[in-house]
Amino acid sequence: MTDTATPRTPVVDVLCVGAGFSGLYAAYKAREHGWTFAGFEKAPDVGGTWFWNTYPGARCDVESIYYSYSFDEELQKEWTWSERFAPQAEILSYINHVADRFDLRRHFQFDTKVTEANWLPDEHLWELTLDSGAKRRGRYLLAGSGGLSTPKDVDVPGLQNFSGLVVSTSRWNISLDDLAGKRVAVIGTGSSGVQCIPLIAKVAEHLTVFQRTPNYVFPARNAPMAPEVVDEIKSKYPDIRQECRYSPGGIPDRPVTDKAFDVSDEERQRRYEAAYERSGFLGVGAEFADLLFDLEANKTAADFFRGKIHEIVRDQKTATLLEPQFPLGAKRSCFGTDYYETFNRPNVSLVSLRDDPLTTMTAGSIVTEHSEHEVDAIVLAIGFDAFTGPLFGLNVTTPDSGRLQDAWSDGVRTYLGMMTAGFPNFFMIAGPQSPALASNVVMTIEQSVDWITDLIAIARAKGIEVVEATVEGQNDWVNITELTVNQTLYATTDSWYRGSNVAGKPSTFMGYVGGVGHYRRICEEIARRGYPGVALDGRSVAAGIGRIDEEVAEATPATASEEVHAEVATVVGG
Ligand code: N01
Repeated sequence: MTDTATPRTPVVDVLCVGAGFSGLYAAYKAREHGWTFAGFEKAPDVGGTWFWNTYPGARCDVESIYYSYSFDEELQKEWTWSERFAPQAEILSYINHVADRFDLRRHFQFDTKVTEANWLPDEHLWELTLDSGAKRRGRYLLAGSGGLSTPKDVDVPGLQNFSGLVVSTSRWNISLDDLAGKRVAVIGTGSSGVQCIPLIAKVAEHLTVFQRTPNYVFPARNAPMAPEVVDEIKSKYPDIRQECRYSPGGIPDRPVTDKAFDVSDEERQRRYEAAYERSGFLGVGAEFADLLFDLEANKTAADFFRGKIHEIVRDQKTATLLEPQFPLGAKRSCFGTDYYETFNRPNVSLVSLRDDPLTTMTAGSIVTEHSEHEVDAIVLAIGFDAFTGPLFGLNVTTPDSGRLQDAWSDGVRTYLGMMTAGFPNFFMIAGPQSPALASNVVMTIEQSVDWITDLIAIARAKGIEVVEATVEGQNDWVNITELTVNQTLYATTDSWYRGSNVAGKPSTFMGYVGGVGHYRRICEEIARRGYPGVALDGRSVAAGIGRIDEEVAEATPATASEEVHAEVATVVGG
């Protein structure tokens, strides 16, 4: 294969956007294959989501021993996590350590935004335009731009009138001390709001929490890592990682087969109590196999949880306002430390925007239909334009298909969440319709990069320059993701999972929820069969992913539907 580099437009094998977990591993793999690689990162350094989300309390809610790379045995042996759920700063140190240890930083250009990506069909190349105006060309384009990296546009009425301090959790640029002694408002009670609210409450003169949709906030039960536990895990790491790779959620599984009404009321209560103590993604929401499939079963878990809020929060009116009303697990559960306890503090109050909608702001207050709240500072924890926000920001374009945002104007359509028809040699690392949203995402990222780079390597070995998902293959995958999610209660609830948090965004479920292990087996089987659903230099193997999905399901003792139930159940958590 000969590159057609000119001095002005050097050609590399792999272009990549983003220097977070995805981009760094892509650089590592590209180098392992002997390919040239050019990465572009808009931040001044590595870290991706962990570079930007520095708000107080930011930490992972997947245990750090799993939420870390598994590709290098020495790396996982030499790194020791200090806590069960490491704080943002420690995760960022880890990512920096990986970048240094494998000398990956030199493959990236920082402080550089990719503004356009154009496919040049005659040359079989992608050409990137950078914010400096410079162009870079390469054979393959990998989007490692992350699912939750583009903050949602601010859609809070009247914010432009407010003259106090405004800070967003996803672009935090102050210290917690800057809020000390101030009257602070937090708008938003998703994972970000839930993590920062207890810490802000400790320093603020008064904190008013503006809540639109109450969420399920389980106790994180964070704790220092005991040295003997660390030693034990390290001694078994390869086996643990292998289990994670074929697990439902990318973390060690705790399989359940019985259903909520298989047991007596007392037994069910007893099991929920134990699960609540355990917490985490294998907690209450994963205690019975039918919790995310049967509304009545789910209600038993939701009622149990709502009871917990009333036990913790002293003011019962506030407790009622904090009660989530959607099925447990149907959108991302939150994990917090002292979240509900914070509402017992005398300096904390709650405004339910469902009952008292926010109408506007003045220079020094937030005005709702029935009240006015004087504040000095506003913390926005309003979430992200998930998956499509970062991808559309790249303006990925081909002459035949136009821009990605036009091709997806009716909703996301992907092949395995990694490719999309009409966009040759373009790959999304852990993209929409992959298991990313309902998994330990680092595990999904590794699997995604491995599968993509294997495909590229096979194509190159055969002298094939262009690989592209077929429409048939993509249709198959979209059907599978929809059939899978439509068996679940995810289908009933609005959230960023469906894009419904962003006005005007077409509703598509953004993930595959059949389980990390099931997905991996499908991807492996597709590779083994010569990539059905992918056209290699225009020649395609018939799609038929649906058949592969059924066969993979049938190859296990459970029926397809029961397997999906069991796999999904442990992806939900809480
Ligand atoms: O965002 P969210 P997030 N007026 O979209 C409210 C990951 N994450 O940044 O639900 C008033 O969940 C909105 O209300 P509603 C994790 O995957 C992980 O908190 O739309 N309120 C909601 O309450 C997570 O799921 C970690 O009615 C408005 C909140 O703002 C994902 O990131 C930590 C509003 C947004 O919640 C996103 O979490 C942090 C408006 N105009 C994040 N617009 C951990 O690992 C929105 N809201 C722990």
